[in-house]
Amino acid sequence: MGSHFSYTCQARCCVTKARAGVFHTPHGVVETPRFMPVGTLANVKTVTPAQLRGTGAQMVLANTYHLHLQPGEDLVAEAGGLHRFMGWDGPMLTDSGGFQVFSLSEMRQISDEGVTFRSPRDGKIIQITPERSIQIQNALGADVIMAFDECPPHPATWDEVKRATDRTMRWLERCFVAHTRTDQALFPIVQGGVYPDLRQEAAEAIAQYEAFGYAIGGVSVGEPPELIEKIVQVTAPLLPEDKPRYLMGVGTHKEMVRAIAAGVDLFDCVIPTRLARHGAALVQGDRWNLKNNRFRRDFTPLDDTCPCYTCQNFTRAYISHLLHAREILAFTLISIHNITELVRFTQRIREAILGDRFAVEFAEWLGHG
Ligand code: PRF
Ligand code: ZN
Repeated sequence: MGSHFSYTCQARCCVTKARAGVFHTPHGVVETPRFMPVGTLANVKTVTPAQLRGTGAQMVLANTYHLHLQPGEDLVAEAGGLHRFMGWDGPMLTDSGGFQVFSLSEMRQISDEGVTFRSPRDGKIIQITPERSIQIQNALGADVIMAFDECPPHPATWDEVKRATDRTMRWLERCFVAHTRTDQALFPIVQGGVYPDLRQEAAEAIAQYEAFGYAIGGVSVGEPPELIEKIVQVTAPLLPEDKPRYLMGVGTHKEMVRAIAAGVDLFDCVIPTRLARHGAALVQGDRWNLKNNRFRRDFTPLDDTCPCYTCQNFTRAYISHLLHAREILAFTLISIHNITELVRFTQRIREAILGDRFAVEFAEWLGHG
């Protein structure tokens, strides 16, 4: 134990708390800071693993909640684990399920024991406890697995958040007891809502656990951007410096730059693939609706500075045509571009940190207003 995972810090920004590093996992390295695409149901929607590799993505997410419902963790284990099942041999992470139960299922109930909900597939009552979540994630076999947490909604009162944060801490202890595989790293999650005192209490409690990485949850659940930044600034520096820090569910350009400046290393978000399925591309810091008539005869690439497969081989006019004709290839091409854009953005930040140019090069992003 201990040889499967490690984090090496390669460079630190001398103005901000940003750092560049390498996170080693049993399935390869993740160069940080880095954006991670989401492959909820053991696939990044409309993108093959080979195409995903081409975007520069290094680590991919999947979800315990979804895979437990369909096809079930036993089937995935029988297939040889998530990596073999989905044909992705790079680093993988699974989220623990509680967050998805609360955002996606009906009739959910939460108690100290765990969460109970009705399966949207067959109506059966399902319970996921911290032990069960870890058991499922052990069976799925991702490199990084997440603690089972309670993410309070926003807005919530201090008392409500306090209760959820304390429960998350009790659940964390149960997660560590249940976790059996030494080739998987269990990341604890800090909750605490928008309350700095609760964030501090939770971060300090979580830092007591020896882990290979730490996550910040409960952010970007409806708070205004200034509040997101403030919470990340309060929380990130309290997490162990010699381990990667992961900000869950955050992945806009601005939020990532500012979180990186606060010391965060890893991000995930469904934005690039969800936007793609709505025909929207991330170009020049904006979201372009490619169904718009202005693209019908635009024979230039989405972004002429982008090295992705889509921008190297296709035009805006072609993608616009595919969208109007309702061809599925449109979603693949836009997803490839959007994922590349976010991965490349974090890669550019990484290179800037390595060259000690981050604070200068990204000054505009970091400035307030
Ligand atoms: N907890 C877990 N997964 C998450 C979140 C959380 O708080 C968030 C919040 N942004 C996204 N995904 N387990
Ligand atoms: Zn592109």
